[in-house]
Amino acid sequence: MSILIRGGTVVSAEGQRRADVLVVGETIAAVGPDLDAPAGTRFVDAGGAYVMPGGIDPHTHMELPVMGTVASEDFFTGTAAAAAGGTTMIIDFAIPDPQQSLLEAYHTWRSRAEKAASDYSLHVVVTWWSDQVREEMGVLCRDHGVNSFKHYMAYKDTIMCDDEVLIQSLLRCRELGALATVHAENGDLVHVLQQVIYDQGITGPEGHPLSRPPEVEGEAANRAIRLAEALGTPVYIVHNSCADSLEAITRARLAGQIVFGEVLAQHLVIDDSVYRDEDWDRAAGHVMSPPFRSREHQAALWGGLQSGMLQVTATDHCCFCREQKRMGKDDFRRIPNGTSGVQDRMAVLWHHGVRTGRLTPSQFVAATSTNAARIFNIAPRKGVIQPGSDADIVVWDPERSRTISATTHHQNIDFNIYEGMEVIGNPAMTLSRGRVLFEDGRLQVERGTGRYIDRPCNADFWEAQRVRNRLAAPTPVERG
Ligand code: URQ
Ligand code: ZN
Repeated sequence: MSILIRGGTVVSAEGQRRADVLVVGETIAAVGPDLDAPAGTRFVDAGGAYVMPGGIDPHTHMELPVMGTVASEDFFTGTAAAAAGGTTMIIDFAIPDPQQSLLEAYHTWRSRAEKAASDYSLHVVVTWWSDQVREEMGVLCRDHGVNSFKHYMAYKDTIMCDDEVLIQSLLRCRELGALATVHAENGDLVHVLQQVIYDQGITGPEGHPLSRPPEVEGEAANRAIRLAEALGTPVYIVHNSCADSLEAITRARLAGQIVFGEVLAQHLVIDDSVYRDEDWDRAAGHVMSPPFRSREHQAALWGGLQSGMLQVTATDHCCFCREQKRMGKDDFRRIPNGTSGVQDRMAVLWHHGVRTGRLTPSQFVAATSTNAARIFNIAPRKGVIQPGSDADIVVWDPERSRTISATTHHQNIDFNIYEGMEVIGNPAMTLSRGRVLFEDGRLQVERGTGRYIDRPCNADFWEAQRVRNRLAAPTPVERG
């Protein structure tokens, strides 16, 4: 099966040009003007649209077990919803319980993910330390295409790792050429603040952000970055929500350290007023960590994305329905943490980023796809439109409008944090390895057509980034 996408504007992280894109089978066969196509080719008219690499969301939690419940989105519904929003690959997390084998957890998540409709990969979380963990990290890198290990500095008494575990794991990541990723919140501080706030009689969702002020995040981000610096390990800070953690990243990057930063689309556009909503379900529906912040922090995050100090946008897609959130009706500490967004990320970023002039289309492509592909070492197979790459493509109609709502979205959750938001700029068509998964508002997905994507260690991109930072050469801002 071949498809010729004609007359569109092909956007890369570096620029854009008018070109046709020929897809043969699962890969891109040619990119250029006025391409010929083999007999039987399907023609797609992309006149007026952008043709971009399919989005990569490197931070999702499909069917995650938490506090005795399980996130409502599974790998099939989640990757289908992602495709409806232009995202063609997710990287999820295998999370072992403390004392559990990392390999066992990895295999559990691999079997859960088999139902995915588009491609996926897995980070593995280090929740404890032993010789076995050390050994299994090596096996995961060598035999299972894992090149990133995550560390939760929060969630005390469950999956949090203390500094000693973090240090051991950072050292091991360095040996293996793996990337250490970090959920940066000071878990001890959160634990104490939660108790203080609860004891003051604040039991509702408004207690959640009070127990996780920006200092909680800034301190942990800075600590993780300094530990990584001391040990020479490349580090990636997930879901930066505030100026405090951005400041730590910026300082380190300007000093030439290999540090990457991710921001969630929702932290860019939703502020902390949501926790003051009188409707308990709506306020609880926004309980996630780190929490939503004030507008000053949002402005700082946009600046981080524009300047390249934050390179990646993600969602931390982790869905709990209203009934699940009600587990914490009398105690905000019992509300399962997480919000949705895998379908909405690209449109939200286009509408609030590109349409407002904050980002160029190329910066959009970099932040939604290419940078994640480079950092997690799957480029040029993913994240670019060039001959030989997987045909993961989104034909993006910059004028197509959608009003986001839980009643119409494809995500398996009865709530949407963007409810009622109109976003202009949406996918007209999404292709995953040459298969059309979404077209003109209709999903055409099948269970199990996604594949696991290996990610080798020692990405060249990490070192290249470091050199560029040292030279402090600003990336020319491309307009148009
Ligand atoms: O923190 C995480 O990674 C999980 C539990 C998702 N929830 C969240 O609030 N970020
Ligand atoms: Zn997460």
